[in-house]
Amino acid sequence: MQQPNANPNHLPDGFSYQANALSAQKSLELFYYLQQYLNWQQPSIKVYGKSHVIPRLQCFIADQNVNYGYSGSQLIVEPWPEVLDSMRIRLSRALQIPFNALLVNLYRDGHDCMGWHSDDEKELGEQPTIASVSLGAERVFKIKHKHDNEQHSIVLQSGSCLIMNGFSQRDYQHSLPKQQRLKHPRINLTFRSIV
Ligand SMILES: O=C(O)CCC(=O)C(=O)O
Repeated sequence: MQQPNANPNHLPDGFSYQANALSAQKSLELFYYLQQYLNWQQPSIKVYGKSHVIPRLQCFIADQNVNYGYSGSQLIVEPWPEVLDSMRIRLSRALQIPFNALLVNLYRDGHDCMGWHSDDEKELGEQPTIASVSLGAERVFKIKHKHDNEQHSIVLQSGSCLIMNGFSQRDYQHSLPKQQRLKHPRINLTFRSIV
């Protein structure tokens, strides 16, 4: 894996994108391995007091003793598979961040999605660094400022790495909208450091 770095994309402060962090071959192999072997769950979250299953599958991997409540859902914590542990070690070295948790999302097709949110849970600290690796189908990722009309869209390619750091979570929300006609699945790995 190459080191993720800043790039000249028109993204706001706190977001940087590297298209080819993993080769096409490695991304595909990893996609099929994770799709088959991770212990996928479909937790429920409470929105305005009502319980809904989330529109995607998830797996939460973390060091022992890490506990992360995500919008009210307490995910089962899985141990690190070797292939993701070695990716975590490389990313931690490259970015100088002690990643200790990984939220993996499987979007089965374009009907699966993630709504507008910020990763601003207090367990992530004031200026969290999140490394987000994409595998499989390309999906549009949207970013909007919390207090004005600034909006950005970027297509996240298979093998890419999007880094969110600085005040990206304080100042912006992001989402992965539905793409109704998309038939192909995508896996997203978000490496996090929980304090
Ligand atoms: O799938 C993606 O690229 C977005 C994931 C995301 O927003 C998150 O895990 O907080």
